[in-house]
Formats: sequence, C-alpha cells, structure tokens
Amino acid sequence: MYAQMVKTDTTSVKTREEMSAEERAFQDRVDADIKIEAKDWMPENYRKTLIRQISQHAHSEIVGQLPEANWLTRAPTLERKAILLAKIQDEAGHGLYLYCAAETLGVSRDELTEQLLTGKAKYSSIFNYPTLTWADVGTIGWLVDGAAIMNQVPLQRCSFGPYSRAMIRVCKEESFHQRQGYDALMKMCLKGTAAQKAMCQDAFNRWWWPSLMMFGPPDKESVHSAQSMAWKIKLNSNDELRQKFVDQTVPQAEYLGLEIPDPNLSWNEERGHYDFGEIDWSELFSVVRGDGPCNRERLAARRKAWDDGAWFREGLMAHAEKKSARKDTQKNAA
Ligand code: BYC
Repeated sequence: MYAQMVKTDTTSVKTREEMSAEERAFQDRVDADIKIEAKDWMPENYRKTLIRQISQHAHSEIVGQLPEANWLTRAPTLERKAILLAKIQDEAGHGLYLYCAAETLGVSRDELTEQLLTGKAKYSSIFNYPTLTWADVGTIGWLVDGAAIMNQVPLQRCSFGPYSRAMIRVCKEESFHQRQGYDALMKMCLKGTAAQKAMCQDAFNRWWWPSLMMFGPPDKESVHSAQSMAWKIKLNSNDELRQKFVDQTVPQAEYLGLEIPDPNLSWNEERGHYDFGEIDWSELFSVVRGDGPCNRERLAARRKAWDDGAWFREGLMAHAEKKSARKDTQKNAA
C-alpha cells in the first residue's frame, strides 16, 4: 500500500564496507553527534532527504494555519481571539525558519513552493480535516500541537545544524500552543455546560485517530525511517513516538472527563504502555494521496495566496534591481 504513497524507496542502508571513504567519514561524524553544517560535504541522498523532510515540515506549518484561521473571526472572547491570532502567527514564523533551513541546502523558496502547489511535496495529513466547532480549535492545540512536540523535541538533536537549531524555538512555541489548547478544553469540559462538554467530546472523537496518523505509517511500512535514523535525521521511529503520545495523552483525556474513542484501549501492565486499537491506514493513504476532506480547499488557498502575492514579489525584485544598479553607477563614478 505504501509503495503508492512514496516516490522513492530508500530503505536499504549501506554497510560500512559499501560506503566510500567520504561516506564513512561523514557517518563517523554523525555517530559522534557532530553537527553537519550546510557547507560540509554530505551524501547527495542525505541532502535530498533533508530537503524533503524540512520542506514538508515547513509546508505543514504554513498550511496548518488554515484550519485554525477558520475560527479567528468567531472566537468566543477577545482574549481567546488574541491568543489564537498569536498562535497562528507563530506557525507562520515556524514555516519561515524551516524554509530558511531548507534553503541552506541549495534549494530556493520558490522551488519549494512550486513543489507544494504541484503536489510534488507533501504536508501533514492532519491539516486536511475541517474545524467544525470552537472545540476543534482547543483540540488541535492539545492533540495536534501535542503530537508535533512529541515529534519535534527529538529533532532538536538531529544531525543537521540549521534544522536542529530551528527546532529549539519552534518547540518552545509549540509548548505554549499545546497549553492554550488544553486550557480552552479545561474551561469547557470542567467548568462549562453539558453542551460544551459534548462539543469537546465530538471534536475529540474526530481528531483522535487522525492525530495518531500524523506520526506516519507503521515502522514496518516506513520506507525512509531506516536511513533517516542511521543519519540521525530522525531519532525515533514513527511507532515509538506514536506510543509515547498515546501514553501521555490518555491521562490528560481522563482528567478532562473525555472518553477515548477506542474500545481496545487498555493499560498493559507488562509493557508499561497503553495498548490501542488498529489504525485505519487506508484513511492516511487516502488523505496523503489528496483525497482527504479538505485537501483541495487547502491547496486552493495556498495557490490563491501565492498568486495574490505576485505583484509584491515583483515589486521587491524591481526594488532590489534598482538598488543594485544604483550601487553599480556609484561604483563606476568613484
Ligand atoms: N502526512 O517513510 P515515512 C506541524 C509520508 S506538525 C503526510 O515514515 P518519514 C504543526 C512521508 O512524507 C506536522 N505525509 O517518512 C503542528 C513519506 O512520503 P514521501 C509536520 C506523510 O519522512 C501544529 C511517506 O509517507 N511535522 O507542522 O521517514 C500546528 C512514507 O513515510 C505523513 C513534520 O513534518 C503524514 N502524517 O517520516 C501547525 C515533522 N506521514 O515524502 C503545524 C518532521 C508520512 O516519500 N517530519 N508521510 O513522498 C517527520 O518527522 C517525518 O517526515 C514523518 C514521516 C514522521 C512525518
């Protein structure tokens, strides 16, 4: 099934004997936790994998603004509106740090945007679901930002310097995002009306399984994991992080008095983890392929933003060209 989801299969990791001397020296640096910087020699596939992952991450931050923006004009209080606005602005900032990190690898922001708009680059499946009520905004903060932190905290220690450093600030801000979501849900679940509690349960039911899918396909189906983990682009496997997320989130749901929409969820004393039901992987596959509830709407919004900004990009270029022509004239006159 996943063969249809991915363009390349990079599962085979070279043994030391198969590596060139340069590749061995590179792997030794990675193994010794020495950061790789943009100008350092790196295997071409390391560069490509980073561009793929960092750009997909950047696109996710940018597209991720859209579901929440749907509630900006309808936030229940001025305070909630200001908080939501700040969060959405943070996501734009994260996208920018990440595009900059990707650009250090020799790809331009325009190329990355084109890859998003033509469907060549992906963004996280989670942002293709609709935000139907105000409780969805709190639930996204709690679950989606919670899952993002679980995935991104280890990335602060990844092997590529610019990516790892960008993650430090991103993680600090994501923690605030997660808290704001949980805070909004605490208000509604613990101090709100029965209708508000029911609204939170409904949102939770809809976002729980897609949040578990955010971590990617199961390890045995994850085509990139083995190589990415050998290069420390990823430090944990998809299933490891998913399990950590479930273990962390179940007690939080219990505190809110929300029921986990999984009849097979139970604490496994022997493993020291929660067991949980089978994920419907065909749903992730369908969303990633472009057939989720909001894929078309999300891409159309990004395409419109890009087209609407054309006059501004042209203006900036014209200004830069004028400035550099003036500099040249001054230089020649001197
Ligand atoms: N959605 O071999 P695998 C955020 C693709 S949070 C779409 O396991 P890998 C935010 C995968 O790209 C979200 N596609 O891949 C939060 C690959 O296809 P390609 C963003 C997915 O890379 C709150 C194929 O499936 N976070 O931004 O080793 C508010 C096979 O998978 C998904 C990041 O991007 C998915 N859920 O592992 C606002 C974190 N899962 O590329 C914003 C950085 C898998 O070959 N990224 N695929 O065509 C990662 O950690 C890894 O890339 C993943 C996937 C764990 C996501």
